[in-house]
Amino acid sequence: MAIEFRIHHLEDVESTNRVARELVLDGAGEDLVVVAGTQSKGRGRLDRSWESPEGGLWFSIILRPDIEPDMVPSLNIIGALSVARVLRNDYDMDARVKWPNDVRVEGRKICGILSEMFRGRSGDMFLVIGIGLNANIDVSCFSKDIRVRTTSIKNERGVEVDLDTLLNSILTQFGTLCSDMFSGGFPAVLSEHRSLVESIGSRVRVRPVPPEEAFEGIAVGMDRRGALVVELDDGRNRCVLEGDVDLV
Ligand code: BT5
Repeated sequence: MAIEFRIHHLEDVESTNRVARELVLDGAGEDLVVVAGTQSKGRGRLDRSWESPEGGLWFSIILRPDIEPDMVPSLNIIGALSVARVLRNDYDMDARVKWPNDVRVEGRKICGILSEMFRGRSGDMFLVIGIGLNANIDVSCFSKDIRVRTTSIKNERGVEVDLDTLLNSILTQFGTLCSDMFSGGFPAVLSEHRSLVESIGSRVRVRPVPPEEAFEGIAVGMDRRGALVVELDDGRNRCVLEGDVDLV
């Protein structure tokens, strides 16, 4: 059963995740999507900033999922997979996932995801999944330090795309993958995600979030929640639910 999303368009906001949170606190309810033309204080994880000029697709999906907190990363996985599917199927791009939820093309980041969980006024848990996708942006407008690690649909394909069509396609994939997950199909979702994850089989350095000491090992797979399983040098496996991963 697909999710019927309501879409709330705004021009310029500080952050769509922030607007989403305010809407929930005002009683807006779930299955709402906040989209903005630009963000003046777009946020990444750990309070990093997210550059959000005009031409990008900046949006936040509000959900009220009936899941255990340790399954929240699975919804990030669904977000990343939805974007990757659309870029691959509709725009013929070789989109891959950098665990946990960056989408990259030829090693350059095109999309990032920030999920946040909080209580609404009724005490129910809400989840806001913020997705930033560099669509009709020329990456030369980004600051110097991220320009070289970044790409966009415009840079890859040489054309501009219709942002509403792009959003609807991603939301359709997102709704389908959510219903697959809730009807017991998460193993298949995970296996598709795994086939797109760049670092499986490689030696990685992991910086866990919340911050703990970094460690290295071979990324061998993902568990049922979508946590990365890393084989340490002493042969033990360690699972990481959230963190930053670099190839070494
Ligand atoms: C992320 O964080 O990748 C999550 C980004 C989520 C953005 C969306 S937009 C809609 C919603 N509203 C928000 O306020 N946020 C969400 P992280 O993995 O921490 O990566 C952040 C890093 O990516 C920054 O420190 C930069 O190095 C880089 N970066 C910043 N802007 C970028 C962009 N537009 N494209 C690619 N990389 C970028």
